[in-house]
Amino acid sequence: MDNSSIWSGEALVIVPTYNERENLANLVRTLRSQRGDIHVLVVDDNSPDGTGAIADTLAAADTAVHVLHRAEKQGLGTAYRAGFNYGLTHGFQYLCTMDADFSHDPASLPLLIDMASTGVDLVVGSRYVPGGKVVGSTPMRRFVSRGANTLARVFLGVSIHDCTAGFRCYRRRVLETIDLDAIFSSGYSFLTEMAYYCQRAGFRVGEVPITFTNRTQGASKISKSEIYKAFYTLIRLRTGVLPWDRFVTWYHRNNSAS
Ligand SMILES: Nc1nc2c(ncn2[C@@H]2O[C@H](COP(=O)(O)OP(=O)(O)OP(=O)(O)O)[C@@H](O)[C@H]2O)c(=O)[nH]1
Ligand SMILES: [Mg+2]
Repeated sequence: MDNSSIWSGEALVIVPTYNERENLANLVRTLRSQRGDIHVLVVDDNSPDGTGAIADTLAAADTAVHVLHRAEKQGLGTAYRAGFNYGLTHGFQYLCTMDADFSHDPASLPLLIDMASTGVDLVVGSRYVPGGKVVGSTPMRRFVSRGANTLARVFLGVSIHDCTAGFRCYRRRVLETIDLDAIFSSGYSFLTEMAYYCQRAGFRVGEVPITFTNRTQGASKISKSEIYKAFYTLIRLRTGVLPWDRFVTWYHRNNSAS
């Protein structure tokens, strides 16, 4: 189904970047050639490899390409949050997120927005629904990813099969309703936390099967500590132990470097 005439010009895709020099220009070109005049917002954390300057060049050549520069690496979750605030301020109806490394196929993005335009509040590009696939990942990565999703379903009752996926489309009203500043996770766990809050707020969620292809260019930014943080996120969302959040915030402040 081609719904893009309904949402043309109303969708923004937020692409957080940290050292994605090899991928960014190609990704933006491919995104801009999709149907529906999808705008692109690059959120770059002062990448040492010069990704920010490439983003500026792309934005200078196309008024539908936008850039947010942040002074230092601040985590994937806070990059999404900055992008959502930008998208809301600039009047976009559909706010999407995807990785810069071609793990998420730009050609699938219009399909996510199509589903959102039928009234689904959060659409996830999912590896773990019939028709979804993972290509080129190590057995260990698959195990960790599957495990994180199973635990989220069991502990939190999240119905989404791929709640750690960063390939998403939110309808504007979701991001206007959920208190983004109250989301505690600054890194990858932000995704699980958002999925949980969306479902708890009663928003309609849906999944579109995607093929996830492991990156071929550039390096992964995910660290082992994200696995511990994922466990912590499950426990705190399940039990609502807010004093722990205060302790962790205090600890990070006093031991800086995230
Ligand atoms: N702005 C910003 N972007 C980030 C940060 N950390 C990761 N990213 C971007 O977030 C996206 C996902 O990061 P990846 O390194 O691909 O993580 P991943 O997909 O879990 O790991 P791989 O499968 O190994 O690629 C990429 O576009 C990164 O450039 C950050 O702290 N700030
Ligand atoms: Mg990746």
